[in-house]
Amino acid sequence: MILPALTEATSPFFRPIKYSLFPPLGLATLAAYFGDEDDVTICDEHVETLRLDDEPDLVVIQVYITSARRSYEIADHYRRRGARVALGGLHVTSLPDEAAAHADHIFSGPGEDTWPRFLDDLRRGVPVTRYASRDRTLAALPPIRRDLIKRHLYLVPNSIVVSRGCPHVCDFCYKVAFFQGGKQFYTMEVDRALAEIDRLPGRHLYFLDDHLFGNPNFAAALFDGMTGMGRLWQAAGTVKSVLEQPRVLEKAVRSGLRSLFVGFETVNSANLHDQRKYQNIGRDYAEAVRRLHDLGVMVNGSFVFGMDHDGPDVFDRTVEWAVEHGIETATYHILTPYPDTALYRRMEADTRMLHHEWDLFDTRHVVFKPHRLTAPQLEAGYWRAYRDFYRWGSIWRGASTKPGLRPRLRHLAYAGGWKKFEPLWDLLIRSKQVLHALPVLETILTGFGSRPAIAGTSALRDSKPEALPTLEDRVASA
Ligand code: B12
Ligand code: SF4
Repeated sequence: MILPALTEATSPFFRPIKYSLFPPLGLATLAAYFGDEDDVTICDEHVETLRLDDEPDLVVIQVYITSARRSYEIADHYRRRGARVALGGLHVTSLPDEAAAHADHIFSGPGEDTWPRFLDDLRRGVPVTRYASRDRTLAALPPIRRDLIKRHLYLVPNSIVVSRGCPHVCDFCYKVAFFQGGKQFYTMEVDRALAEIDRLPGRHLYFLDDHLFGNPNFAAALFDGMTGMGRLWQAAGTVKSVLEQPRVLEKAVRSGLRSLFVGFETVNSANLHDQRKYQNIGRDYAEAVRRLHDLGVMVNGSFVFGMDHDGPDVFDRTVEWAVEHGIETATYHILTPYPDTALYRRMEADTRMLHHEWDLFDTRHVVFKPHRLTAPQLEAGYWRAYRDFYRWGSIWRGASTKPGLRPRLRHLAYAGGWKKFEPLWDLLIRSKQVLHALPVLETILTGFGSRPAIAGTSALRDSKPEALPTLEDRVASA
């Protein structure tokens, strides 16, 4: 089972930390459907070298848009060697005909129903070429094969997903295309999710769910169940959920939430209408940030550049807004129309797509004609935004919006840690020691031993705040 990497991640010169963050959870999920008699390995090309001289019976490849070219190369290679090749994942779902030219079997949508069906067909000698997911449920999900994951190669080996999809329908998102033909958003049962969490060693968790707060009842029950487990966790949520579900958010914090990835997407509200990002329209972004910060939750703000109302001033305005509001980390993207999304169809209809070189659909290159910017302006502005946001001056300014020494220190350490120490990350990755940095991340997330500011809030007045280790504890254990 292979997760191919886009070229940059395998460069001998530079290995950004972002490629050593998370293990291939999708493949480990599918691996759980093999039998005891099957000999299975997972290779993640982001963190290890792929051997191409073996002779497997079956090769399973997960294809993202940016790794499509590499995936097809690997698929063709193994087919020439006589192996049976199965391709699935987001890009295969968007462009099944393109993928079919390189595979014996292709799969669209999530694999929990199609994959066991295929394995069964294969054993009976009657596999077909195309499988499309219809039955969307996580009810009978077998335990993920985490034993196949080489934990030491990742900073965050404890990534987990307890839902699939998202209840919203933003035009630029992969989600509608990937989940078409069935449910667009569904969760595990709470008990099963808690059992999966329980299986994870250590303290730190990263929920990779698109929107962990998408079903408030599920989220509240999950966080209640996690309270007292002593976990420390990060996740993604929407502005809407932060503003409209204060109690769920407080429960999240009490159970260990310390940083949230929030899709602000744009500071130009007219863009939100165009992209059907209705859940963000008219929301007070500043209030959402304030709420999270008041609860001791750091914010990773996600912003997209190049929407039709963005002019040359958008980069400075976006960076300034994030710095001014003390956002700890920012992720910038260039708007990228993924095939089979509403945005892509609109761009194609208006003949605005510049090319279809999937390698460059990595949200760092301009692949369409922007409206109020030129393509070079958009690319340069994107890189400038990263530089400006992660200048020490901006980091200091962001940190100084925090009350007190510990939150300021936490801001400095977290923001500085990602972007200012890339050579150190590179060294850790090359020496296969990256997991050793996890205690440092945990220390920073705890705010150097500070407690979340929720003890006094009405919803939680009677509850005991979770005991967090002090800085000394963390340093000792590191
Ligand atoms: C974690 C993550 C990463 C991690 C690591 C990826 C990994 N280890 O899997 C890192 C940080 C490296 C990363 C990087 C990037 N990512 Co990313 N990432 C994700 C994220 C948040 C979660 C992936 C995950 O674990 N999902 C949970 C598991 C259970 O689901 P799954 O992987 O999809 O697997 C299921 C199905 O896809 C299917 N399946 C998959 N393969 C196969 C194969 C077969 C045979 C079958 C039957 C089924 C099947 O079955 C699985 C079980 O249901 C997704 C968003 C998302 N919700 O998926 C974005 C996402 C996949 N990333 C995306 C992008 C754009 C990128 C980057 C280009 C971003 C950038 N600007 O740098 C890079 C480049 C990645 C590359 N190598 O090419 C896009 C992909 C768009 C697309 N159409 O391909 C997504 C969807 C984000 C988004 N909303 O746009 N990413
Ligand atoms: S809220 Fe996020 S995950 Fe959900 S559809 Fe919009 S962009 Fe996609």
